Amino acid sequence: MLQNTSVTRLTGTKGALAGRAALVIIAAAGLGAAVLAPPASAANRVASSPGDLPPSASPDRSLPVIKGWVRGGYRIEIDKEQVPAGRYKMIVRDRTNHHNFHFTGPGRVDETTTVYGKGRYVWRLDLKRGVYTAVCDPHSSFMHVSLDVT
Ligand SMILES: [Cu+2]
Repeated sequence: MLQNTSVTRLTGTKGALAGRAALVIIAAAGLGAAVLAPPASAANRVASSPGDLPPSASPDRSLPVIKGWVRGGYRIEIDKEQVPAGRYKMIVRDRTNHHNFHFTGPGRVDETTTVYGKGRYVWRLDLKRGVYTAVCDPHSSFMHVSLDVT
């Protein structure tokens, strides 16, 4: 059934919120979509014109995700050891006020969180073959982790 397929796809990629939006659209369709306009946020999502985007610009939500963390106890982590080359969305959580997560590697990739601050960072990266490294700059001799891109 077409509607179920749509719900599954949105829920799988974007989480519960998108799933809820999809359900609203379907409910509206059942009541007569010609009369009931979908909520503004859903309308924006549906109405964004694909014609404006070059073919290479895939929607952000379709990018595979790599997660990284830096946290107390001098821990710096990446959720994967190896990935194929390509475009990724890297989501990094810096949970401390005295460490950072500084990610560098081929293709002049050079992204960092702040040492004296916390935060959630999202970087869209084009990873090339080679070894990428995340370090905490003040403690780089022992706070480091690598990611192999093949
Ligand atoms: Cu540190």
